[in-house]
Amino acid sequence: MTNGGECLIFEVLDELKQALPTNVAERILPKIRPDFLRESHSDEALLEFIILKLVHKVARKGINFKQLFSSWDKDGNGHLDTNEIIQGVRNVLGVDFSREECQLMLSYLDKDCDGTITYDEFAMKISFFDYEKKEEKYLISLKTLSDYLMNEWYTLRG
Ligand SMILES: [Ca+2]
Ligand SMILES: [Ca+2]
Repeated sequence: MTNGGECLIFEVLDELKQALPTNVAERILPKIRPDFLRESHSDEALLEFIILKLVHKVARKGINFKQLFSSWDKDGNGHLDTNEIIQGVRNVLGVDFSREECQLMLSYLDKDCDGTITYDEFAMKISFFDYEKKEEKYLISLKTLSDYLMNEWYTLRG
């Protein structure tokens, strides 16, 4: 934690993921964004955050992207379709993305727009390059985090 009570959001998400029941994590975690993205409606900014969430998990797991791709490609045909990506994000990496985020990532990766992702397309956009430098600016303050959690609490209570 830094002096201003801010934490790296990727670490906060990891902690919450461990602490919360699966169904609660799936609902809450995709909503939590770093302070500087809270009010942003830019797809481009959101996309970098999504990709970094993914890269963070891959780094944590100590696997490479080729291994990740293979484990997502359930039918082994060398292409990832929408379902393989949605399942892979959740089941292999344990990252909670909203449907909107999955769609956004898909269309970003699918360079030739054929609806599936090859390893070349995947590797072109997702890498560890500059990851640590980029990661540093993704901070969430305790205030923002408690706002999200309180909000969810009130929603649950109706
Ligand atoms: Ca496949
Ligand atoms: Ca494609």
